[in-house]
Amino acid sequence: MGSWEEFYATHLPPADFEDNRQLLKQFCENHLKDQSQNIVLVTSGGTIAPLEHNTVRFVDNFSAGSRGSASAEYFLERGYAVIFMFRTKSLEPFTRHFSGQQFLDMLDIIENGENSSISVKPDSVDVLFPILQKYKQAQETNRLLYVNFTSVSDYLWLLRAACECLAPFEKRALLYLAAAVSDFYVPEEDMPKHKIQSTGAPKISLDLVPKILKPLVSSWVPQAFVISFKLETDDSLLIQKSREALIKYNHKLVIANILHTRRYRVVMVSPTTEQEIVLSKEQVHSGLEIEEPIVNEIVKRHEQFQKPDQ
Ligand code: 9Z3
Repeated sequence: MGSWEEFYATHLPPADFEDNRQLLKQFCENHLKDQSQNIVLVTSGGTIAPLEHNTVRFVDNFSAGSRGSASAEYFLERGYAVIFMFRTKSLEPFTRHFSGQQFLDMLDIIENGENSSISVKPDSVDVLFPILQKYKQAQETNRLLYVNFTSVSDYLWLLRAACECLAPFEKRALLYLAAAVSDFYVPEEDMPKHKIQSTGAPKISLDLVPKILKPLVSSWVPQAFVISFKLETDDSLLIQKSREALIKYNHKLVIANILHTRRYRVVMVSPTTEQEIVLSKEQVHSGLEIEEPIVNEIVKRHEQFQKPDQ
């Protein structure tokens, strides 16, 4: 594995990087002045590791973006300014409630010649109204910024740019790193320019992505409250791996989850505590999302962390 410095030195920023950096700067400057304004960076969705420069094939990391997009909504409800850094085409706050054709099914055409219009079906108003209201409120108060990535390299460039803008918030900044980030990739210099031809079985050799949490916690945002997520499929490794991450990176909290139970069970692992959040079947059926108690618990811990004697 190369160092993180080497990664940035050998991988060019994405084409839209400067535009996104300006957006991040502007958004953060707007909120920095208000001393009572907390800010959270929510990362969401999976990164890809391309196998070719002109990318036809890639290795993807699993994540629909449910965790990040739902959490972003709950952070907004709790008054945070939210930078939502997400994988292109993964779930986004608010629109996540209407997947596929569901949105179109909520609308009716009112035929009236040149004055034809569109209306929301009466029985859909109850569903759409509260979501639209919250979305509008977030827009009007300028508390939600969307920036997107596709590859792990895009993600790492954006993450560092976001950290530069978040550092001045000191303890008011929260990082909620829910994106599923590639551990392995094909380094730039080993990647073929064009589509790999199917003339023989290709030998693809993947390298380790540098562990970015290390510089992030120790020097990019040293005063922020940093939370990472740990995804495993083997329950017997989950807590041990989360503890190892806390020791290695020295951040505040790991939210541990197992792929198949992630919608109703997580464990919050801190250097000194372990707290399980579990939803019952009834709670899941009634529409409660686990991100609501997760965010409530985090907001509580972030408040505690910001108290002057902490
Ligand atoms: C997570 O563990 C997220 O909770 C999920 C959410 C990706 C499981 P969905 O978007 O899924 O709701 O479908 N994210 C972190 C995954 C990750 O790659 N973590 C790394 C690891 O486990 C460390 S940063 O090693």
